[in-house]
Amino acid sequence: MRMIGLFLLTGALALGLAACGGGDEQTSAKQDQAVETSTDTNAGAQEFTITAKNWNFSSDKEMVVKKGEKVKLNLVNKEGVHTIHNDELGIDLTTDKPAEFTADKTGEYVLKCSTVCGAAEDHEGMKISLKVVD
Ligand SMILES: [Cu+2]
Repeated sequence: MRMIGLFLLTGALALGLAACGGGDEQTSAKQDQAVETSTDTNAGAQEFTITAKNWNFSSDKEMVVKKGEKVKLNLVNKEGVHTIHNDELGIDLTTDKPAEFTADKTGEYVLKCSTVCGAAEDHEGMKISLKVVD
């Protein structure tokens, strides 16, 4: 009896969603997914992998996110030893520890190398920007 009740409830929900969503066939699949991912706090995060070399950072894709989005940054050292810091975002990124945060303020954030990795001009030139847009 419980199973039937659950089935009816699911059906009712699916119908309700279909009514608002324009009758998409995949409504129930989407609904299942939403329930599953709600337990994963990092679901839907914009993920970037930053590669560090002597002496520059590059990202696998353009680092632009929308305000309110979750962001995950990974760091890979291809050459030398580098870490990333940014005060405003409150991130300290190492190869072992990705940075995860919510981009809650628009602007351009300059992520800088925080490990002295060479001559001042080389080390200080290691920067990469993350843009947060509306
Ligand atoms: Cu560096």
